[in-house]
Amino acid sequence: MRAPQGTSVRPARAGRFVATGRRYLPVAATVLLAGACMPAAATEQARRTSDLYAVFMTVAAVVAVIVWSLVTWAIVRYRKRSDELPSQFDRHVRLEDFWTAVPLLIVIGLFAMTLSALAQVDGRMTNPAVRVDVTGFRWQWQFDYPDAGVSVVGTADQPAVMVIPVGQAVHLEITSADVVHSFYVPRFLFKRDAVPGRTTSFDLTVAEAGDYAGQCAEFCGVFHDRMTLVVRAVSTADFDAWLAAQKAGTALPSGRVTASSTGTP
Ligand SMILES: [Cu+2]
Repeated sequence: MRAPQGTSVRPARAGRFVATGRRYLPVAATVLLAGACMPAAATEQARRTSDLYAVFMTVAAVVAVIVWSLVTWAIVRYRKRSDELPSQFDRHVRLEDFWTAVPLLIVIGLFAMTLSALAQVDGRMTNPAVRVDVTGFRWQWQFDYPDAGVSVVGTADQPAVMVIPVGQAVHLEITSADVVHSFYVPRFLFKRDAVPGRTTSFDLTVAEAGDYAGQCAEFCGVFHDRMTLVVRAVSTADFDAWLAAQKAGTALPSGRVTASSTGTP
């Protein structure tokens, strides 16, 4: 539609543009901040993931600033001044080579770093101190310590606690008794599906003592939300005391320790 004689549509459009920008800026900022946040890494493997994430975010931020700056400059510098079309055939071969080669090199570099991180996160530790067999079932978790003959079974009221020694390599083997579940501890920055009829494994070393909350991350049915768990990293002495309490029957089947038993926080 043509603007009436003597008036311009540009101020109105600019006003709408600014108003839209003001409306969506907080949303965009929230999304960017949420994307930049992740739980603090609690395992040595998670620290590797966290470092890689930081590299990705930094590269993405630099690329975003360069692209947004260039686009803004192009919009302002070459905004429409008349109905005459600009030349459609001009090109700059070196510039085109440059902006093809640089993103390609960035992608290759990030891919190589990802492969390296993956090898470390998924790698096997030599002589893990403890082995835990993890079995997901509707609607809780079972943790077996085959070397010690100890078994922990969670219930809806008492989610299972996996007690492990801090600072030592732990080998986990995961499967499911019924449907697909997923073992997920946010602070470990790691998730592994528990698939019936199949056993997969991974190693981890928790760097700091403490309780780390986990949750089944695969929607496995109506009481999926009850499939919480706790990984409790304790000193080697406390771990040994906990194992002894389990064997003596003074600890609860969920892995929690009764007041009469000793050792575990
Ligand atoms: Cu589940």
